[in-house]
Amino acid sequence: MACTVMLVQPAYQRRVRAIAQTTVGPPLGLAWLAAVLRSQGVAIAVVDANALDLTLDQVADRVAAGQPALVGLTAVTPTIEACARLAGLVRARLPRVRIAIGGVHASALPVETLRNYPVFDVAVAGEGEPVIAALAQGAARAVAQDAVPTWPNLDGVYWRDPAGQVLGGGFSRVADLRHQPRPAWDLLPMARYHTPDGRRFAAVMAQRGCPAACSYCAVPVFMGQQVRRRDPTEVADELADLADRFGVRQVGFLDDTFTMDRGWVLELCAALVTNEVAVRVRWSCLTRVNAIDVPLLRSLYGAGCRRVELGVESGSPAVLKRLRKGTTVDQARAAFAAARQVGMPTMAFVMVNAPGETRDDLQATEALVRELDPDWLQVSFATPYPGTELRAAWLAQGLRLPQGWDGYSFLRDVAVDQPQLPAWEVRRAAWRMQLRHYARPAWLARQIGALLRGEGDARAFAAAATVGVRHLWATARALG
Ligand code: B12
Ligand code: SF4
Repeated sequence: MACTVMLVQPAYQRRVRAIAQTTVGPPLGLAWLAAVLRSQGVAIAVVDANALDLTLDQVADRVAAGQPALVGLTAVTPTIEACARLAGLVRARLPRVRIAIGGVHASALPVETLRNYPVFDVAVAGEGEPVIAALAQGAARAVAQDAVPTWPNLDGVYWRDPAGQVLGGGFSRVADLRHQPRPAWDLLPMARYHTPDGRRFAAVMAQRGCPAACSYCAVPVFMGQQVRRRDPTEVADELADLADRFGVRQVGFLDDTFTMDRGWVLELCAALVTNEVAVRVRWSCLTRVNAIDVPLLRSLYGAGCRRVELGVESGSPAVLKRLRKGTTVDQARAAFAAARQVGMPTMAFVMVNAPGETRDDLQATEALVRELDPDWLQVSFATPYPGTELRAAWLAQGLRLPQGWDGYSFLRDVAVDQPQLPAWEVRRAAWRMQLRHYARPAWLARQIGALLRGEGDARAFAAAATVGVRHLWATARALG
């Protein structure tokens, strides 16, 4: 099928998939861009090579068959190299096509990305919705007339002039999410998105941006600190639509701090109860330990939430301070106690190898994890993503950062070897935490208990055990 624009999500890094892909989710950003293009009459296709398990060559063949004027690729830092390789394969098949790169990495380093990867014609910093249609027009004109494209002079668009100098600047931001069309779900292979126990899955974002400024986090860098929210009723309707049209039974809210605005969350919960999504769709959300309490958890539970994922990060007050987390160990204790009281399943995010972290700090984190006793645990390694304060601090200290961007996976790579705590000790601590968590008789007993109480079925139990084993397996592989 010929189309003007093709948006592509390349497959995730193989070793990342082992752990991150227990649930296979859709490329939400591309689905949103596709919706905006379609609303403006642009012929559009989306290739989710991750869900379809396509190699770079297979993706390039698909793109060539579509004959687009513009290919839009999305990348996080550890996938930028793969995106550049894919762009090269596409270019070899379609010499006149224009290739745009967007996503978190290009947002943090738009100029450097264009300088280092000449295969990209244009880079977008920030949210793509305000600029994507203008990019499509520029590319279509250039391809039709075999001319140099004129890229729009819009905030967030960067390109090279014929002399190779990078032009453009600023950041692209959606001012008001309430005027956006819903993601173009029908352009994605919806049957491919599923939870570990095989239920149809979709990702939904109801808010963008995060007011916090944790030193290691890329979110404020590319989505900004000003939070924009969608209309709660519209969000509840989107969930109903996902359930009705695509049989979705599990939704992951990707908002970085779901419960920061209490009034808005309560409105959303009420809307989910009113349109009866609460009984049809189970969902999870992410938030901060200082933004959750018993009454709020009860409302979430009543509206269908069955997992709250909380950023604990460390059991050491000194490390929390250095990470500029803005939360305390006691707040973590209170959040998990509240969840236990309500019977809300939890996931704890923990980070090791923070700047200046010592053995005592690691032990404090291990002890805290045991005390909090979450249902699920994810241990990540502090990673100096572009644009973050952590990166600037480690560079200022003269520490050696990974050579290529491939080594920037926070679940797999100990990116920096710090003098006070060698990388092998950090890896061993991460492994110990996962092992002690998932290989615990109490953890298995809890899963069996849920099974016996009728809160899950044998498939869900098998899936839970598989997720546990995969967490262990992935950490073991990170150990080398
Ligand atoms: C959900 C999620 C996942 C899911 C993805 C599943 C799925 N498909 O839904 C899973 C768990 C698998 C995952 C894995 C990983 N993730 Co993740 N993830 C997220 C999260 C929470 C939401 C992503 C999202 O959908 N955002 C919403 C959409 C609207 O944003 P978007 O995709 O960026 O798209 C917008 C713009 O970037 C731009 N844009 C994007 N692409 C393009 C392309 C073009 C052409 C244009 C013009 C514009 C454009 O326009 C879009 C619309 O506004 C983000 C945090 C966040 N707030 O975004 C972290 C985040 C993206 N993840 C991150 C990381 C590090 C990873 C992993 C590397 C972790 C690991 N395993 O070590 C892996 C990498 C996976 C891979 N791609 O290979 C980091 C990235 C940092 C960085 N600089 O790279 C983030 C920012 C988290 C953080 N706090 O730092 N992740
Ligand atoms: S880690 Fe979470 S709370 Fe901190 S800045 Fe990132 S998204 Fe916000």
